[in-house]
Amino acid sequence: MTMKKLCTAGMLLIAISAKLPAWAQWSGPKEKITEKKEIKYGPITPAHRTDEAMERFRDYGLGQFIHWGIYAIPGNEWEGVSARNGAAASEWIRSWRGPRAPKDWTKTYDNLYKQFDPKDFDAKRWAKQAKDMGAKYVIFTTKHHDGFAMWPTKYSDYNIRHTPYKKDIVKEIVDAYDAEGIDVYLYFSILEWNNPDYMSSEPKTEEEKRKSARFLAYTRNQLLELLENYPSIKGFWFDGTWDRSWVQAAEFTYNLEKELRAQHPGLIIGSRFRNDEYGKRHFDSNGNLLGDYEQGWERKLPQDYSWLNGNDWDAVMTIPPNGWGYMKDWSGLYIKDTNDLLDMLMHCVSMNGNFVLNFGPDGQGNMHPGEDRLAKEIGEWMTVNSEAVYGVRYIDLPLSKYGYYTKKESKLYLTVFNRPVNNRIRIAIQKDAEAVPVDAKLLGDAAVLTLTHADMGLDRDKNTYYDVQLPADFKADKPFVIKMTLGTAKSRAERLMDAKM
Ligand code: H79
Repeated sequence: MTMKKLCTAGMLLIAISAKLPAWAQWSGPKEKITEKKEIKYGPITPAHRTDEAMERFRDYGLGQFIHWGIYAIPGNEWEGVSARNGAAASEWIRSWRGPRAPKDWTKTYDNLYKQFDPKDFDAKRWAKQAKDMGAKYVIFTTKHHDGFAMWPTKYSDYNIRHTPYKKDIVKEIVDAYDAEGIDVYLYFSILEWNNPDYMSSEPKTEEEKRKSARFLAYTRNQLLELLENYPSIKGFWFDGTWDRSWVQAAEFTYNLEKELRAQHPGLIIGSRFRNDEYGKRHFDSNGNLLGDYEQGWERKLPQDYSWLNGNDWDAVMTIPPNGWGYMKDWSGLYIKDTNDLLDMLMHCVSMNGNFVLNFGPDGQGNMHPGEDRLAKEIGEWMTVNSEAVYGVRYIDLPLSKYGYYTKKESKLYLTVFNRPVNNRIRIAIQKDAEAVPVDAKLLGDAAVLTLTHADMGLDRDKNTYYDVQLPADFKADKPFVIKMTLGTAKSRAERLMDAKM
């Protein structure tokens, strides 16, 4: 492209984006479906499963993601040279290209497994840390895009059995997390960079079709093998399903989903696994969710509850801006702090989603020291405040300027991130609401807080207000939770005459 054309394209982009609301540039409400289609390979499970496994998923609140594989050895650098700007992310380091990439890098990478021997790895230590942080489920990478299997799969030699470590890491993880009562989900990327049978495009020639059929059979074998080896797992978290080779196999993936579910009743699968026969991913051509929960919230959060259409969902989040596998060097990057992460956690649970925080352990089996610190701080906060996180649901209240609401039965929680200068937290509630706050306290403190009805009498206002007064000497350097009971109003909003204009 010439310089002139590039500039024109750039200006066009700016012109288009200037017309859109800020949020629409990265995500937004689902597109409205105007025309219904006949669909053969639509959803298999009901839109809102109510079985025990799904109710458990709904109650998790906080999860842990672990990205661990061969990419942990380089940790986003090689022989002192950083892969930043050369590879898309630390777990993508195999695809490092450009002037700073080491010579014969792909070959070096594909032989790194011969060094994988994490001497410090102790699955029990990780599981204990996750438990102390307050995670209710873990998603563990069994195989990322590089194709390396962290379990001794029968279907490929590129697996943990052929490393100096030898032992089945997936089993160690499953056993340790099971023992802590943390539900295990297995991350599985379909695409494989190093598999000659894998292609990203649609198979066209006879030879390509044979390869593709072999690859699909291989994927099916591995998934059935995982279910057979680790029967206590609760679900899969799929990735790498966007290539045409997978998208065009809608009949195969539909049947495979049925088979996995038959093999493992209660299995939970997100919307990233497959698409319908028209190639629509996550949601079919009629807008119905494919799978049990929406799996599109990767490093982003929905701004508005309405965007979710009432579906279950999770959001997966990195601690650095991007990079899921071990990144030795965090310098010069914005590293999310505990308050950032708690803000995202409460954002998610206030909209019925789970927040899944990613950890990328190093090649020896140690978490990054920064991850250790954050896990500890989140855990300390959860010890006091987890009541506002677990098993809570969205509540239809006007948004609060101070933080996020969550609700559990007759309890209303407001997690305060923005404390007002007058220490008065004003709760707006619809005038016709059946239940209103009738008492208030802080989580972690027995003292009763003063709660008064502030009927402001604003003209045409559909809301009335309840004021919670914080003691002036109450100190907080972290967000805090006001817990309220919802009950019958003692006083009603007065009916005032309308103002004349
Ligand atoms: O496992 C983590 C990521 O490695 C994985 N999903 C999370 C959970 C992931 N794989 N791909 N992506 C995320 C999106 C990648 C997009 C890009 Fe590219 C990589 C943009 C530029 C490089 C692929 C290659 C798409 C365009 C070129």
